[in-house]
Amino acid sequence: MRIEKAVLRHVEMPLKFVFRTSFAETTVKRFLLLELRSGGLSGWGECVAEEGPFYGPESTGTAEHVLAQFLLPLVLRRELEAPEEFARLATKIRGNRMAKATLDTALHDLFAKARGVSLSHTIGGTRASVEVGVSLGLAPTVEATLENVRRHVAQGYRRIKLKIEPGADVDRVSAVRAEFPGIVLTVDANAAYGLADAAHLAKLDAFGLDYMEQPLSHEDLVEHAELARRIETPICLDESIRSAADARAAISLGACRVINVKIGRVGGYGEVLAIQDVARAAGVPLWCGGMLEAGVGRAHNVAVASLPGFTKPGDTSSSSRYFDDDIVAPPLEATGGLMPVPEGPGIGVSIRPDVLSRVTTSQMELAP
Ligand code: OSB
Ligand code: MG
Repeated sequence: MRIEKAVLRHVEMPLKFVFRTSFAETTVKRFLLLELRSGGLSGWGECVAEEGPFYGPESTGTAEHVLAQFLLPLVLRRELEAPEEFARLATKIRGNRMAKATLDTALHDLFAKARGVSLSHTIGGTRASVEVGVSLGLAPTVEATLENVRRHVAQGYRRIKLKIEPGADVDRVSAVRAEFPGIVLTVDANAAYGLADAAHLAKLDAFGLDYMEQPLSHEDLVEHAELARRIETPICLDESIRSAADARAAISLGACRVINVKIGRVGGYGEVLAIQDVARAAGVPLWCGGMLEAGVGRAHNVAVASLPGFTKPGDTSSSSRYFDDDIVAPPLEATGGLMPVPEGPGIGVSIRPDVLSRVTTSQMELAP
């Protein structure tokens, strides 16, 4: 296959809520959307890099630069036999995984469409629907947290994840657990604590959390392994796992018992599958994380969550929770905490041209 044209758009979509974590506050989702055209088909990839390098080292600006200058040129001037070829060509470019995943996911969508099969099917997905949970941002008070949890439990989500930070942790978790003794509950600190907080974090052991996500620095597996010895709650890593090699290191050190996989953070489908292999061999459950994606990124996440190793509910909640008008149709919606895996070719959802043109703030075209 030859890519005839690549269109890289800057997109801006207001979020229906303010999403606050220990590291940032998001009210408008601004991201890059990549379209690859070939033979009358379009493959789509959504870049999960945020405006600033706070979750990971990339930003929208670095991803645009790396895509336009280094990654897209690798695929624009050659005949590609399979989408996996890109990951091999891109090994000479270090890091920049979110930029790589943008192109990798668009290529996988394009090839799956050309073959007339769903993306879930091409990567080895085995589920017709995936279990989803919800990630709730930091709320100003315990009561506001409870209110938010009530609304989402009522919608049937299969797991509630609370963002925490020092000063907003045990109070929130204990109040939620007291009102909802039976729900699957987790917390995500986005690296807001240090090993000196181990005794404090151990207080969360009393609430039967399914896991505690990324309590410590994204750089430090050894400290996570030490924390794991001091608390009972299983540790799930997010930011720390950028590759299958990271997953292997984290598991063998005892730094985590669960892994949150995000296609963008690990650089594409090949690495997702490699992490699945590592995790299956070690008996470590996976789940698919989220980055407040719009429809394209959400559809790719649903394909990932349909893989056999993804046995815990992910963060891929209903599109309508985030946006009034998503860029894809039909919208990706969960009922009773289950989201159907699209069966159509590729990502299985169509781009809505009217919405896309409304949310696009600028675009760049690259041709061979
Ligand atoms: O840590 O999982 C995270 C969003 C942006 C950056 C990091 C994270 C998140 C979420 C939201 O938790 C998940 C979602 O609803 O898409
Ligand atoms: Mg996280």
